[in-house]
Amino acid sequence: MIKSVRPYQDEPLTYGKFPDGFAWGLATSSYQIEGAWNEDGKKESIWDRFVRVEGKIKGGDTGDIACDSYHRWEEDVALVKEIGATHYRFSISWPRILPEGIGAVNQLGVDYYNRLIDALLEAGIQPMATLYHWDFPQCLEDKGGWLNDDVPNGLKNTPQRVLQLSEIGNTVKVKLWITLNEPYIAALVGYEKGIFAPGIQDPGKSAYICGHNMLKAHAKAYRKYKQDFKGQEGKLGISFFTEAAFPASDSEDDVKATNRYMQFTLGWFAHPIFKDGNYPQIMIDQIGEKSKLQGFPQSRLPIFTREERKQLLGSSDFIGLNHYTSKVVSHAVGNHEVVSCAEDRDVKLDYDPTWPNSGSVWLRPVPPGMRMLLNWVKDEYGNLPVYITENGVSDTAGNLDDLHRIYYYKHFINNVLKAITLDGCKVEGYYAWSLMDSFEWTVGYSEKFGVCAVDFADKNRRRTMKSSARFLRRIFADNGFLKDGNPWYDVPDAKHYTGQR
Ligand code: GBH
Repeated sequence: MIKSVRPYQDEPLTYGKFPDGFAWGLATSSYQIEGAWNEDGKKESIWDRFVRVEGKIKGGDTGDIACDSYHRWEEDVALVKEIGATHYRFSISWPRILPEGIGAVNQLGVDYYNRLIDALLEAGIQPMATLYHWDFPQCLEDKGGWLNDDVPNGLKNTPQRVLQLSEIGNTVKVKLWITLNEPYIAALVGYEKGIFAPGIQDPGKSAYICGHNMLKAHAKAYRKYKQDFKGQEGKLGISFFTEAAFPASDSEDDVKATNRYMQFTLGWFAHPIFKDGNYPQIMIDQIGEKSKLQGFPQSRLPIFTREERKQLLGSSDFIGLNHYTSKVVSHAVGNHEVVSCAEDRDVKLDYDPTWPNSGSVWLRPVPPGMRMLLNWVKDEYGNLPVYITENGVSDTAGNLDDLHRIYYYKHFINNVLKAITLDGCKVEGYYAWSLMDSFEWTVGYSEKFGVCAVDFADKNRRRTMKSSARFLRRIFADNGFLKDGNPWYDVPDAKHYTGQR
């Protein structure tokens, strides 16, 4: 159970090394960096469509060119190498390799990923490939997308894509796979709020169906991968959106609400895979009760068959955590007259006013949240292998002397070290988000998460390392925090930022 630690004080750094073989990575995703949205046989994704809808993206920005990584991937690999990362996490654009969503492979698209993978391996960097980071094929969306649990849909496609890639040899080279990136966000922001592609606003219903089909797709992909690629020592997992939640008070109600919020966010997707093949009981109970009060003939939360539950349970070799920020939670009974996922949870969410800000309204850096989260995962699901698959912070200035980002990485990574050395958490790798500034979804290029800057006014999209990239390089090289090692450990923290909102 999470105990309150707010308002927090920065704790003294722990010095020491990460376990041997710890994975140090940098992360990106296809739509955010590649550009070349309609080149070499690639077809439209739901994001290509969505960015063209008036008013959806800040400043009318698109990912049409983005960082132009489709053409500049060699520069990306060189940067990853220069920073000394042992791993690089990228995603594969589904409509680039399977333009019709299913069926024929687009060889030119496949060649792109093969070139990238080969270059990474040559540079001594292990690839980690995400099969789905939100750029769903528009042609499948037109047939109902994730809401369609019949063929042809994502369900049958995820395993098929793994298979397609294997035919060209990639599964042998890629030892780390992630099926889905943040199904929670894809479901809730894409199908509930409609703020992300495909822009569907259907509160309290579609998100649960979308999530349900994503979970089934994940399980199918895992089973297929394990069956077809036995003996390749590859690991396949899934990455979740995570927050650390802190109770607003010590009252039993708030503490319970905090745990409930964790179950409705992380538990929604992790519980079926890592606990018992089904949704958390609290979700089943609450959504069931509210659906009844609202006059629905059955719960808005779909039900897994016994066979599906069997497929789901244990369908992951590791748990991937994308972690950025924390929330303060209090008990507040939802209004059952409003049908929505938010009302189903009976919580009120806040930030602690003492938490510093960042370039994104939703992101308050709370370093001890990282350690709390890792402990929550260990207590809830057992001590399974964990990868932090994203962690990072934004600004709006894009300054190269990004002291606030150094502050963020220093304290978040140190909390990972504490979780490992003091609490015994089994963390096997850490990926910083992101290698470079990129297309930040609805806010376009206005919020920057990169440890490298990209000049979007330059047609060559010139990349420049920021101070934080050099800071990470030192941690990666030392495989930890060495006393008297990194000069940044001794300087006062730059918690107060430059150029933020
Ligand atoms: C990650 O999601 C993504 O995986 C990554 O692609 C992205 O670049 C990174 O965050 C930084 O943003 O609050 O309803 O207006 C983190 C979770 C989900 C946080 C969407 C921002 C904005 C939608 N993000 N949310 S909303």
